[in-house]
Amino acid sequence: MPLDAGFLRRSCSGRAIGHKIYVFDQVSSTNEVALRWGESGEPDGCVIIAESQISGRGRFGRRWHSAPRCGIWCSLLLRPSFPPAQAACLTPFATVAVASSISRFLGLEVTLKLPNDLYLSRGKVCGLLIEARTGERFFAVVGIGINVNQLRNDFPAALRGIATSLREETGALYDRTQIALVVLTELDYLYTRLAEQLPAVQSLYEAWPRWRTASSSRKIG
Ligand code: BT5
Repeated sequence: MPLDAGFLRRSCSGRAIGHKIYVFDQVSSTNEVALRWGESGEPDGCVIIAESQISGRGRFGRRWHSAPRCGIWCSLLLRPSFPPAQAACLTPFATVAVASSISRFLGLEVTLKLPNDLYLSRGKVCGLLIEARTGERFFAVVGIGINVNQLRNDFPAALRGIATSLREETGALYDRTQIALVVLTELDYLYTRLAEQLPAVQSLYEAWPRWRTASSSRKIG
């Protein structure tokens, strides 16, 4: 089922994050679009989602596999009120918001691999890529990739055994629009309260259960 842009816009209207939502069929990378739009003055809180990405990217120029219509490939453009020196707080903010959404609303046990990878029992389900521009006008882009409806064979061979999806974990086929709404709602909730919630968010981030590889669990156990 394709993403329902109209439903998302109606459900998110009026919020800080999601008052403007753009859904594309295909882009190079939603982060790349958001960075370009950040330079050209798009406002705080605008959301760019794509059904597929040709060159989805991870940190340090790594590739992010974005199977068409299988996941949530999304970037938020943020113009925070705090100074650029505090941009590092966007990592705990976004990581905790997405991890809480998946664990609370889907009832799945999420673990973290720092700084911003989310794991379920079979592997990595989500990665975040946060990029900031500190020139004349400070803004940041929070890129979120969540594997939702992929089956094992939808991942390239090199990622099987590394990546998982919500569907691989539970067997259920998900409505990606509903998941996007849950995640954007949680991001909006925390973003609009970041000043007062930051210590709590930071503590949650530091205390969140960590992903253990098979070899490290063997060592511990
Ligand atoms: C990340 O980087 O995990 C950040 C990924 C962010 C992707 C989103 S999608 C929307 C937005 N637009 C973008 O262009 N990017 C963001 P990193 O920690 O560097 O992990 C990259 C590594 O994860 C790769 O080298 C692979 O090993 C693995 N990987 C690639 N695609 C994956 C996938 N779909 N699921 C799980 N692991 C994957």
